[in-house]
Amino acid sequence: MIINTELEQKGNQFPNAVVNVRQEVDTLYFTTENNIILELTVLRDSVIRFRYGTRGILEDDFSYAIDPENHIGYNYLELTENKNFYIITTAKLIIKIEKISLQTKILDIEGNLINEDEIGFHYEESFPLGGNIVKMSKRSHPGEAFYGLGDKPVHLNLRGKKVSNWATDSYAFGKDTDPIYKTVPFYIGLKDKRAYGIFFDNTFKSNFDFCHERLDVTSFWAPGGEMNYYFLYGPGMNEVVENYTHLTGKPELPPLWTLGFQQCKWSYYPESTVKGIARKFRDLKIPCDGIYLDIDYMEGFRCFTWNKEYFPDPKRMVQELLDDGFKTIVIIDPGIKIDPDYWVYKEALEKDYFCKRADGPYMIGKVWPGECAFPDYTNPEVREWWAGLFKELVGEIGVRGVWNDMNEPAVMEVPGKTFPDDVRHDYDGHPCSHRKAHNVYGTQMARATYEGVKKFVYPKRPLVITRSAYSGAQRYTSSWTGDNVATWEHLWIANNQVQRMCLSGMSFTGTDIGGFAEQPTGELFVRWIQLGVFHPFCRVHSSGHHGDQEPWSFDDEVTNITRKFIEMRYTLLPYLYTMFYEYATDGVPMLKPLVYYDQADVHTHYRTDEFIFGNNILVCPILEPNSKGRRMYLARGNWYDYWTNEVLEGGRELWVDADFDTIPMFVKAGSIIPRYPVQQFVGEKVIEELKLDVYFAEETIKSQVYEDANDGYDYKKGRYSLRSFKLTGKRNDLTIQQHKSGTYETEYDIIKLNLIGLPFVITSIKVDNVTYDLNNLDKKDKYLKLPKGFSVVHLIG
Ligand code: MIG
Repeated sequence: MIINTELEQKGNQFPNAVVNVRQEVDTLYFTTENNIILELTVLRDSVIRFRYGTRGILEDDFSYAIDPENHIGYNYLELTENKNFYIITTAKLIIKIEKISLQTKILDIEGNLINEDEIGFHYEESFPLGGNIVKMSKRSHPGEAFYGLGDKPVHLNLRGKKVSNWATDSYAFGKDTDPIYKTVPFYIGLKDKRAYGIFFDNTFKSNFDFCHERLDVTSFWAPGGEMNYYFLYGPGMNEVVENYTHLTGKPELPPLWTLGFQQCKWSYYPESTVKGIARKFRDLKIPCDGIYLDIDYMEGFRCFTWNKEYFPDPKRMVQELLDDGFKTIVIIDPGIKIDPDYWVYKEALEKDYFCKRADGPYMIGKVWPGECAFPDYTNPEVREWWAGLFKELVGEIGVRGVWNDMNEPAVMEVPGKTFPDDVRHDYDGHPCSHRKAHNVYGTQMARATYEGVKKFVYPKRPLVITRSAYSGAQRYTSSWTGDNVATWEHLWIANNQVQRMCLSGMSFTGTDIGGFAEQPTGELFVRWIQLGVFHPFCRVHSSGHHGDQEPWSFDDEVTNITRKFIEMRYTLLPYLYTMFYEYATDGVPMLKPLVYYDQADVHTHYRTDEFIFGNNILVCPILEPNSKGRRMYLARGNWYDYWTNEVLEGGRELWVDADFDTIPMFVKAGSIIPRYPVQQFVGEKVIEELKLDVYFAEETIKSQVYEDANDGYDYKKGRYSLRSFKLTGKRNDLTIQQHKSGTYETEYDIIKLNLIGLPFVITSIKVDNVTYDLNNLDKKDKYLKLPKGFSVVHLIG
């Protein structure tokens, strides 16, 4: 036997003593005797990048995840050393690098240990594939909790779990199925009530172990690429998530109609069926803004074509639907049918835009159209070409949104259900194999789609929905959680997935309400609608083979309750839009798991059902059949029962009644919740007044309401309206101050205050220091009508 001693399997290799330290502005390089480099960059006082190279080499530095517009800058950076450590100090963190091992400890500025390496960085050389298997292990502490990681269908707290990230088409996945469609290698750790985050920006099939193999160790590793991670400090979980979202990017505001209700099915066709569905929504007065066409609208599943038998005149149909308030959204898959007479195929072939195998042949796989080739969306030129393909669909026919499916990428009838590892990708000029490009393929497709839809829908705003995504996809697209199932367990999964996505920078997410596979009972459908109206993206979708799933497909009671909840969502549109504004501006997740809301309360650490919708509404879905209510945890503070206005003190578990037509819902005392009237679609009515539900509290609480033209880009030029309210309640009086910014003039002139829970009888009211005639007060409902521009209203008991 011949043994190549040079290439002997060495097992795990570790850094040894640091022999050289060098600083270049915000970046420090530590080189060890065995030629391992740690490149440490201070992006912000609380955001540090750690990157490790072996054999003295750092790879080309390129990332799809990091937002190029992410602003960096720190206040303080100092490098010192003592006998055993190099010490880097920023305004928020102290990082200690051990001289003999390169192991790190990260402390907050007060010296509390936040995170420390166990073995730290180590690696194995990967002889069969080349490169390294890069590994990191961190010490974990009793009670430390872990959250994040995208769409994992598991309990919010990941402690004890081992998961991996490889985008996978997962029809009818289940609780704990792993991996599924999305890959977000970012987690939040919560240790001694202090939160930090780790984003392992490595697109290979990454793995995370949260105290699963060893009770006191958390580790992550990948079979290629670099050990390249960002440490993001809090101590608030909000700061960690905001830091992560700034780093990987925020979306632009979507058109308001995309926050309305959406109806989808595989598939509505022909035209008469689509129209019939739309008609029925209007006849039954169930609000709806979006209607979706699945693969059957195409000619033989060829993207960018129409089946003219089913849809003889798509432009007319789309316009007629729009006249009735329905925006049309169509599906587009990555597989391009191999057909020498099909223009898209021909163009891509001529321009050499399809993915190829390592040895040169095209990557051919079977999907809906039969044998297909697949554009390499990791090539910027291909993305530009793809964007141009939307000219007719969006620019001429008038489609308002595009839904990208199968972009894991999914391939039928092959092991692994995706491309083989050897497929080549451009990776924006850093050529690589599918092992590295797989997890970003879907995001780059959605990005190209976004560029196209945005260009041709202009001056309106685009909508893109994707099934697969990598960190950063939120800059381009919303998403749904894929092919779930009409079971009660899946309702639990749906609740966890959307909360988890919100913590992972991708708030604009929803589930197939009612379940994609199989058929829900009317009861399950209602319970799912009751949860789904609180999800940022709210769409019913199902596989047609399993029966109908429209709000009227069950019985009248189901229809009526469905209507009631969709109407509630429409009345809350200004609240939802404000949530989106906070997400788009500051990276604030639209739904907040209880642990995010109050991490100092240890009772929240293992809670997974309850969440906060926006900032002020606590919701807990009913997840079991035949329920009359449930036990749940009410976060600390005072809360109004949404249905009865009874005030309850939180910080405890309690039983809450919730008959078939309600869901446990609580409004935080002191909040101001904006509401519009019910509309059948966004823009159906001129909004004549903004109603504010004011929930009294003996405290000072701030709320805000964001509005603009609901579409278009004028808001970027300052044409928005942001009302900031400050409520101050005392035993005998209540003051509400308003400050408005932005130059947008809302259509309404009146703000109507609905005063809830006032503990005193009003004896006088002053609006901007002028006495208000109490006869104008609607005594029964306690409505107070004010000119929208008021600065301060003072109610005295
Ligand atoms: O192989 O387009 O997840 O939403 O309806 C199934 C048909 C392909 C999977 C998507 C689903 C969609 C379906 N698609």
